[in-house]
Amino acid sequence: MDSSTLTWPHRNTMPFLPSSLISFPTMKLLYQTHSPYARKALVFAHEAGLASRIEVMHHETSPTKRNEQVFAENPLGKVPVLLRPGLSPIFDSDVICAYLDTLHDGRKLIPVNGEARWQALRVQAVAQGLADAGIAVRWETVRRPEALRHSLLRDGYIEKMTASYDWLERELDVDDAVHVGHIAVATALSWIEFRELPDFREKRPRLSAWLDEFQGRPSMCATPLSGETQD
Ligand SMILES: N[C@@H](CCC(=O)N[C@@H](CS)C(=O)NCC(=O)O)C(=O)O
Repeated sequence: MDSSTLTWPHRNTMPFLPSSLISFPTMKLLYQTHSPYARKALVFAHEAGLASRIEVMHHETSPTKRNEQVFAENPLGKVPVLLRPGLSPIFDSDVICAYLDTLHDGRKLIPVNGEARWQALRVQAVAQGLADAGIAVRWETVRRPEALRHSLLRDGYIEKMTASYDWLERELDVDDAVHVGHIAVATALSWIEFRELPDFREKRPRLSAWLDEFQGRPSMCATPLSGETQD
């Protein structure tokens, strides 16, 4: 049999073939170069050794500017979305990461068992909330028309960000092997700096030093943030 014609849905039925001999069809990632969530999914793909199987396709999205191609795949009209040949689209970034973790034979980036799993997932949850709060702050500072901005709401979201920075300073497992929570925190914090949102470095030396080191990883260097939000 010509192994070059094998596709990944068949891989479990061909355990005798080394994975290097099996060709995988390319997946597509609906992406945005200034989205912390899309970058999280792509950094995860790099860390899992899957980036070469993913074609990245940039899409601008905003709740005020409908992107038909994204809505066709995700009813929320948001990126990232992972398109798999012959299978249904996968979203959001949490689910894409969980799916990608099933496609490789290396160490799982979402620990499978025990407290390590819950630590990785709760760190991911805080990182997701941080990015969500950061986006909300941007709506109340630069995105919404000035007359419609709500300063009390802005301050409430800033409080959530500050409390999350403090939590990460205390709770982030900086010495553990890289997991999905680390990837989510690094991509959220680096986006927060990129958008000049409230500072997290002052009085948080442990978190800052960890981020500086993490940002040197090839997965982060391969996925720089760029571009402006288009509402
Ligand atoms: N929970 C989602 C959030 C995705 C998200 O909010 N993506 C933004 C880009 S940063 C988006 O596409 N926003 C468009 C919209 O809100 O309509 C995830 O983790 O993937």
